[in-house]
Amino acid sequence: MEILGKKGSLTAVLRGIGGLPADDRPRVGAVANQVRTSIEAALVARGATLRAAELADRLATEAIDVTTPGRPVGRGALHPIIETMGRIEEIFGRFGFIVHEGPEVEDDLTNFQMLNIAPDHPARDLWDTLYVDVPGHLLRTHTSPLQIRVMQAYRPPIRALLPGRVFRYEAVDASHASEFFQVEGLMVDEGTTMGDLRGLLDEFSRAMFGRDKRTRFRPGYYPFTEPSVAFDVECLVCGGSGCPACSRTGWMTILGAGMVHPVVLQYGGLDPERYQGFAFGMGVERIANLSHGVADLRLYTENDLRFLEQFR
Ligand code: 2NL
Repeated sequence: MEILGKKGSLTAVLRGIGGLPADDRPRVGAVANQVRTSIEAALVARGATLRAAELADRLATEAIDVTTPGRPVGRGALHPIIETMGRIEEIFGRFGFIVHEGPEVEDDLTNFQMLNIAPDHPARDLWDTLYVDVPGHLLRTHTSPLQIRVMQAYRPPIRALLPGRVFRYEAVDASHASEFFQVEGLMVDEGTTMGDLRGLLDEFSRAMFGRDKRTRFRPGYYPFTEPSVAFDVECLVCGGSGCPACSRTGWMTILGAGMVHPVVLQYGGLDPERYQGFAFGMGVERIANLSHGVADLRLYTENDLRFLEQFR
């Protein structure tokens, strides 16, 4: 620097003091030091002014208005099928049914043969099956193979709920999909009866569709239950008087059920002389359609937010 630096003019004056006559040294020294002190003080003051100005500038340009309302954060919601499946699990959970899950790729033995559906059984036509390229394996056509696995793994009393994705070789339309969700239930104990099944399903219907709805059993057929039934609830649209939604019968079928076939109990490692059981199965999309008044299955997989946002 021009004045205070190594080669500055004031530095030169201070260095030169030694060469001055002894009488002049105190006076010149005092003046030179005074000058240096006042220049340094001025520099410090100027620096402070500049920093204050910069701070004021930054405060003006970088200020944040903490009273500005925040941007809304988008909130997610469960898919209506998952939400419906959760409700079904919660209702049967009240009765002690425990959720079990299992593989989507199954073997023919567990998916069909142990369910009393032999390779040449005509009922195989009820399940249009998708096969995988491992011999003897397929995409499960129902969650029933899980019930076989549960029976093999646990001793009665058994109360199991089996939710999951299942697969069928289908021509897709408003009421058919190649992938959908199913919930099956299984209860096995000594002295389990069709009356227990009826009482449980009535409570399920009341919790799911309302306490005021009438229900009925009517004869059905499944290879893995005997006897088999269809469980109907009075039409949720017309209340039973008959309308297009219930094909003018006044009733809607919500699930299939029955007493577990003795042969199936045996495949599960249980003695049918000692144990009896019931099982039921329902399509989750069908239950969701009935409780939300949805007419087309395809809506659930198209991911149109105008549809999905109605279920938040
Ligand atoms: C339907 C009907 C049903 C079962 C599933 C089952 C499983 C075993 C033994 C006996 Cl291991 N039964 N499951 C029984 C009756 C009906 O499903 O229409 N589901 C969508």
